[in-house]
Amino acid sequence: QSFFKPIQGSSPPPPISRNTKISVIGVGNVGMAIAQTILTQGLVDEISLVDVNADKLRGEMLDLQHAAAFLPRTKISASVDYSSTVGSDLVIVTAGARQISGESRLNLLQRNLSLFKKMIPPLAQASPESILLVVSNPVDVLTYVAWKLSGFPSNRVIGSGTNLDSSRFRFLIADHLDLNAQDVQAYIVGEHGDSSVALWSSISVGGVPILSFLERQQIAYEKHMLEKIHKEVVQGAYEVIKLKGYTSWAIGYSVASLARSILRDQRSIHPVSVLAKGFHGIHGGDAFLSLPAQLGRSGVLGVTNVHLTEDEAKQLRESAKTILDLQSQLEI
Ligand code: 6V0
Repeated sequence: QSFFKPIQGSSPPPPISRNTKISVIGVGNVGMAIAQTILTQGLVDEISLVDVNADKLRGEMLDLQHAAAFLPRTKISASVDYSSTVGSDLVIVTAGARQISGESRLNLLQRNLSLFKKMIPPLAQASPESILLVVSNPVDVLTYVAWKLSGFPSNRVIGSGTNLDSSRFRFLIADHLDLNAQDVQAYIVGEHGDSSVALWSSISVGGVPILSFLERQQIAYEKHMLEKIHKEVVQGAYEVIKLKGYTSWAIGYSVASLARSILRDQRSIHPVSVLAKGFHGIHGGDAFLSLPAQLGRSGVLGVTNVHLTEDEAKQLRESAKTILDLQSQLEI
């Protein structure tokens, strides 16, 4: 019995076109920040949460559901079973082991590799047409791992990569020049984290290229300031983790912006981790690295032909080599 009575002369409703569904795997600090940002933006009809910690999972689900009166209507479900993600349009993977004090990066990677071996095949099977968006670290190598384990075409496996680093970069430039960060076009590419590459030559504000502007004005010292800004970008995550224990809000907004571009077919450009083989002289294996990529409903639509100086391209190839070396030590 329905709560409402149909008005006289009305016809039965047409079949509803399929709901948009996102699954978030791992409901830690990062997964929950992503879920709640997506929720407040009314991006999807259904959010499915998955974690191995059943109590935390149910607690998080209930806590979000209790906000229903203040949010766009969204079905929120939670399960420890990957089959609950069936029919997802986008699967966001944030589950990951945390680095133990003194543990090497390779060791952490090995632990996350075994976790991905358990997770990715059933997720891919439950949503064979979905787009996989990897956030867990080390994000570039794990995006490669997810691509291998899923068997998906490369355009449907994306790592959140340097989308967040680039946002930090734009914020710091905007803060320094007293501007709106949304007016600052600036990209950090390459490996997420320590060896990321700042693309100085392409920074512009409102269509004005910054470096040539500064050169014309002969404001040489500003270049040092920009270098300092890149260092701050790299240190940014460490500083936040040192101060509050983890990062969450910025990665939440960063990943929600990717989800919007993908699900709403925005065709906007984001620096994200994609199969970078063949770009800027990267050869010798299947390395995933961040490059400015156009995102839409079918995932990665293409990579922009951004100009890199020889030095920038060299740094990018070095990052690719580090990643390929790591990958060669993995048994997938
Ligand atoms: P967290 O708070 O420890 O959460 C991880 C969650 O994963 C926990 O709730 C676990 O129970 C869960 N989990 C573990 N194993 C499984 C499994 N097999 N299936 C489902 N869930 C599982 O970590 P936090 O949320 O802070 O970080 C998550 C990951 O995101 C880490 O790898 C971070 O390094 C990474 N980040 C990546 C960023 C990026 O820019 N790419 C930015 C921030 C963090």
